[in-house]
Amino acid sequence: MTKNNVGIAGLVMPVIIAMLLVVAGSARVTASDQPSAGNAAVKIDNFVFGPQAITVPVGTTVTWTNSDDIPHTAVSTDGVFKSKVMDTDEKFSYTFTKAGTYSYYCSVHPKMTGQVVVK
Ligand SMILES: [Cu+2]
Repeated sequence: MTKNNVGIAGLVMPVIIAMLLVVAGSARVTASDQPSAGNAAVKIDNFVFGPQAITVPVGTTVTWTNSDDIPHTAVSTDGVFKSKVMDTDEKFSYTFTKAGTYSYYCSVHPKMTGQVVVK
């Protein structure tokens, strides 16, 4: 009798643990979806914004990082955002709270252009 009970518990417990892991796992996926949707990165290297165009959800914070050995800026064509001059490895972040298409350029090298599409 006692042996049988232990046997059943031995079978049931792994199932319960597995179910708990599935529940915990799905909760973690839901939680981590939001931060990943909330941040995006643009790398500046060799006089290019990369990616040149990105599409992000409303509320996303985009961070530009200057990986070039030359100073650059990220300045919105419509005056929505304007970074200071970023030296090597310096960053600039802006949070996009409204949907729209945001074109920007580097004020030091106006031929450098990029676009953030917020949906
Ligand atoms: Cu530049």
